[in-house]
Formats: sequence, structure tokens, C-alpha cells
Amino acid sequence: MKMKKENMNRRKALRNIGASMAGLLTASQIPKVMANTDNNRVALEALPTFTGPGSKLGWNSMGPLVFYPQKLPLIRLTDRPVQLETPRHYFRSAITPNNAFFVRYHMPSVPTEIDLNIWRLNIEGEVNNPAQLSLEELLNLPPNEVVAVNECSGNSRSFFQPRVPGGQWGHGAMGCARWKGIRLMDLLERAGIKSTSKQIQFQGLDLGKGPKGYGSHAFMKSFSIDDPALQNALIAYSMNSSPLPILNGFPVRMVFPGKFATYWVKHVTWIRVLDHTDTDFWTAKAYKIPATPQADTTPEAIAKHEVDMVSIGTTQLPVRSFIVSPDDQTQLLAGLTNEVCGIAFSGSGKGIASVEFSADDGKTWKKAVLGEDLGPYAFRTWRFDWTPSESGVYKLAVRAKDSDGSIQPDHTIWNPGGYVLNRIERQVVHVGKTA
Ligand SMILES: Nc1nc2c(c(=O)[nH]1)N[C@H]1C(S)=C(S)[C@@H](COP(=O)(O)O)O[C@H]1N2
Ligand SMILES: [Mo]
Repeated sequence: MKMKKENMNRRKALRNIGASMAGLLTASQIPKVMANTDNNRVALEALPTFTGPGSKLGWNSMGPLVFYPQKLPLIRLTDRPVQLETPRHYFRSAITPNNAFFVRYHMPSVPTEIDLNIWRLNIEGEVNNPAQLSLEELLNLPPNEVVAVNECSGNSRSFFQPRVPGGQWGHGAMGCARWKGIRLMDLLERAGIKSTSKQIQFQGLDLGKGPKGYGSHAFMKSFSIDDPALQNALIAYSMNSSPLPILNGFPVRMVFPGKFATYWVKHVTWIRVLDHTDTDFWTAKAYKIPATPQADTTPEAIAKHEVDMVSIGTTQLPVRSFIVSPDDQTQLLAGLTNEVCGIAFSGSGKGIASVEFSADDGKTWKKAVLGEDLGPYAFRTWRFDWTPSESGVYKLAVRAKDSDGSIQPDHTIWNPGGYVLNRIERQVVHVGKTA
């Protein structure tokens, strides 16, 4: 009897908690959700925004600034897995400092130290001469270099409306570094690829607790043997003339210039030549974009399974540009020259042809001055000396054109992964009076 009464009291207490929590959201505020193909739930209505349109702190995601090993304070999205975003001001230069470079993992367990006496890069599978190479042996092979942007597919995801699941990145899930290492093809040629080979799979050291073949187990990505991305790939042991920070892939990581960062496998330890098409979750199921222009679709079309989805590896980083300064805190004055600056980049391999600046919300455009050319895959800095004659509120915009003719659209897109956004970005600024 007594037990029963206690249970009843507990149940009542729980009901009360339920009631008071429900009190925080009225029925009309609870967003409608529906399932999409990946068993994710997609909000049908706009959710309250934190980093999206209309928010005050719009450029980066909102999160605490945290210290991690070898890093300056970065913005934390999540701790397990570690996801850290680079604050906006670090993009004033074309090279992102190693200690400010963003961090993204999928597994909760990431390596925190690596014993180079034991560590070997394994070349295995459909090769005539499997190899286990120490870092020292890699350093003795002919080096190659590229300056290239590493951009997360979900960079800017928090700006999607309706909101989509996944890390709610602002614009800081990108960085540009000078990568030095050995050509993947040099190693594969030494190993002798068999004619039975179909794909090359790259696997890192980080592990999760899930079963093999599932996303929760290990991180690996594959490209087909005839994919041109393999020809350009480096196995990088140096980042901006230093060893890689552990959180960015020490001792070596893959670098696929022009391709999204999901392929840039960190702590790459197994390079496996497969005689079949990879069935692992990360290549076979994850990171899919609609096979539509600009990977644009709608939640309704996804729900009806009307959309062909393709791997994000089939595309390159679309052309993008950003205003880094001023932000909405910068003091600007009418009649004075105010420097506007930022970066542009694209993964086409052709480089940036031009960057244009608008001080009137995109109605009229003027050419910006481009900074040093560090190669077609690098950030290209740009600047514009802007002298507003009147005080007031201005909507600044920037757009870049790629040397292959691609431009940034002036409209947003939507897809369920929150991938490949490259619309023209804007910055509202307040210009004060001098008298
Ligand atoms: N080993 C390993 N490599 C990885 C990942 C991972 O989870 N594990 N994530 C990929 C993704 S999705 C991104 S965006 C980049 C991030 O690179 P960074 O952490 O050096 O900035 O690493 C890629 N390589
Ligand atoms: Mo990513």
C-alpha cells in the first residue's frame, strides 16, 4: 500500500514537471516536424533562430569560446564529438593559423597522442606490394605543396530555413592552409594497384562504439579509382610549415584540393584499395546532396522521395565570398574611407576571377581589389575602400566570380543535409556622422 502511494506521488510529481516544461512552449510554438529519408526529422516551419537570419550574432555560431590543446579559444558547437568553429576575424588573412583552424569530428573518441614509433601508414588491399610506412619514411619521399581551403560541407548550415539537423555551424567551418606532403598517386604507384581495384578507401584513427560498417564505428571515405580527385590528392604531414595540430589530423591527413572537407580524412592510417564499391556508412549513405541545380530542393520533395541524391564527392566547393570586416560592431563614419575586406574562394581549380562589392544591398556593384594569389584552391583576400557620403544604415554585400564563369546566386537554397550553401552574403552596418 505504502509503495503504491509513493509511486503515485512520484507519478504526480513527474506529471507536474511535464506540465511546467510544456508551459515553456505554447502549442503553436512547437514546430511541426516530419521524417525525411535519413530518419532525421526536419522542421517544417522556421525554428527560432540563434545564428540564422534575423539573429544579432549572425556570422559565427553561438557557443562558448573554449580552449583545446594547441588551439586558441574557438567556438564550441559540441564536445563529443569535438566540433570547434573559427571566429570571424581570423579570416582577415588568406592563411588560417593552425591554432585557430576549425575542428570537426564524427566519433566521440579522438586520438590525443600518437606514438610515432608504432604508428604506420598502411597501404593495403588490392595492391601488389602492401606497405607500412613510418612518418620518417614518408618524409623521405619527394614532397609536394598546395594552398587549399578545407571547408566543411555543412559550413553555414545554421542559416538553412527550415532548420536541418547536424552541427549548427555559422560561417567559420572553413580554413585555408599551405599543405605539404606526398602525392597519393606516388604511393599508390609504388604499391602497384591491381586491375581488380574499384575504389580507394581512407580510414582515420578515431573510433566510436558502434558496430563495423555503421557510422558510429569508424570514420572512412572512398573515391572511385578513376575519380580525378585522386590525382590531386596529398597525404599531408605539414600545415603552414608546422606539423599538423593533433585535432587537425596529426601525423598525416588527406588533402583533396577543391573537394569538401569530409574527404580530408584526418590521422589517415589505412589507405585501402577495394575490389568493390564501398558499402561503409560514411561513403555509401552519408553526405548526400540532391542532384539538382545548386543542390536545391524542398522538404516536401524529400518527404515524397522524389529527389535523386548523389554523393557530395561528385561536386567541388562552389564559389563563395565573405565580408570579414566590418562587422556590425565596427565604427564607420560618413565622409571617411572605411576599409571593407574579406575572402573569396572556389574549388573549381580555376581560381577567383573577380570580387565585387555593393553598398546598396546588391543593386549596384563595384570591383574590389584582389590580394595575393596563393593558387586556385586558396582563399583570395579582397578589399574595397568605401567612403559613404551619408550616415545611416547600409546593407553591404559581396559576390565572387570564378574563372570558370560560376557566380554566387542571390537566393538561398535548401537540402536536408544543410550542405553547399553559397549564396551572396550581406552585412548590415551603421555609418555615423562626423558633425
Ligand atoms: N579521421 C577523421 N577525419 C575527418 C573527420 C572525422 O570525423 N574523422 N571529419 C571530416 C570532416 S566532415 C571535416 S569538416 C574535416 C574537418 O577538418 P578539421 O577538423 O581539420 O578542420 O575533417 C574530415 N576528416
Ligand atoms: Mo564536415
